[in-house]
Amino acid sequence: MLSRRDFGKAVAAVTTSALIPANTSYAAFAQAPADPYGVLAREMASRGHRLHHYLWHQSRNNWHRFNDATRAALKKLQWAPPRPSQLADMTILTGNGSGEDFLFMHRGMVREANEILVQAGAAPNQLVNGWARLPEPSDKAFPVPAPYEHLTPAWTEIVRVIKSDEYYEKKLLFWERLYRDPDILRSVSLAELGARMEFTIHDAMHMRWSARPAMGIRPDPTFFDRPPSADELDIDSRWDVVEYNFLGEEYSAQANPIFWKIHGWVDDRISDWMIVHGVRLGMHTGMDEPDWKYKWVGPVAPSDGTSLTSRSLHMAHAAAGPPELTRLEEAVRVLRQSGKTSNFLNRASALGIAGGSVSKEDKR
Ligand SMILES: [Cu+2]
Repeated sequence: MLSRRDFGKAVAAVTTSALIPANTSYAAFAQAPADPYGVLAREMASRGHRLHHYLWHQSRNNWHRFNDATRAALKKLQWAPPRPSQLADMTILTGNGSGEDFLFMHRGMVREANEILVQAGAAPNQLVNGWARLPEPSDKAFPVPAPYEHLTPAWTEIVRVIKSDEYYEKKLLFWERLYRDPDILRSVSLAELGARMEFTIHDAMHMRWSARPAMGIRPDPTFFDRPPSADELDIDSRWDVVEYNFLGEEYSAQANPIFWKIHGWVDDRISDWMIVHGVRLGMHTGMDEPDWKYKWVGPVAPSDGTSLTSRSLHMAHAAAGPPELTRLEEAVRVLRQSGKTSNFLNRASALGIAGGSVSKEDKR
């Protein structure tokens, strides 16, 4: 039998060896520089976060392409979006409020990211801070990763175009100015601004700064109009490792540090819009939030989703225990069964690569 003292020693040995590599002194371990962005990436790479973000985008982008059975099944799992973002032909809906959902949900993610960073010991200057200007082609801090072979020759070509200097000059710079132009901002609702940005500059930024992960690209994007085989219905857990942080799809982008540069930039446009619409930030009205009308963040607990100050989204994603996780996985299975998922590149027309259509009137 172990004496009490031996037992204590044995426990100490086990816990110490589990936490600290054998060749690390305790002092060195305790003083190891904190890596708040590593903590953030690991949280965002959790399966709950991944599934939630993926479902949120896919359900609203493809709703009008699903058949009745798919819609009914998603509805039962509480994944029927109140405001789809596109029609069946991928026309962008700018008049139904879905663009506000886009801005609101991602603002929630930015807040959560900052809460995670603070808890992980981040200094104030390490918090999420979007690009003030989009990085130029020659930018050293944020170089454009090399083009890569995507799933089909056509998509490979689109990736190449988006990463070109010419695309930066002709499209990105144009949009960057457009969405900061006070006259333009004054002429649109917040919802329209969100919808237009999502499917143009936002999608383009994701693809331009995407790099092919060493482990490859998850095969899901090939499902565009192709029913998956039985073994493709679930997303394999091998795609849950933190290294899978591909910016080019919604299962992985939020694990990439550049996601926060992009969404910080998008989020800053909300302030620009508020200023030209007479809602002065902290000056006259003290308001630092627009008067949100559309706030869909997915099926989170009923009291959540109304307040951005709680970590409601984060709770819904990362604290997803077995029942919640199972429901998310079921919804993904329904979605994949439909064969109607899509990715940033399916919207190439909006990216200015092949014409494009936007519907302002359509309230569907
Ligand atoms: Cu997103």
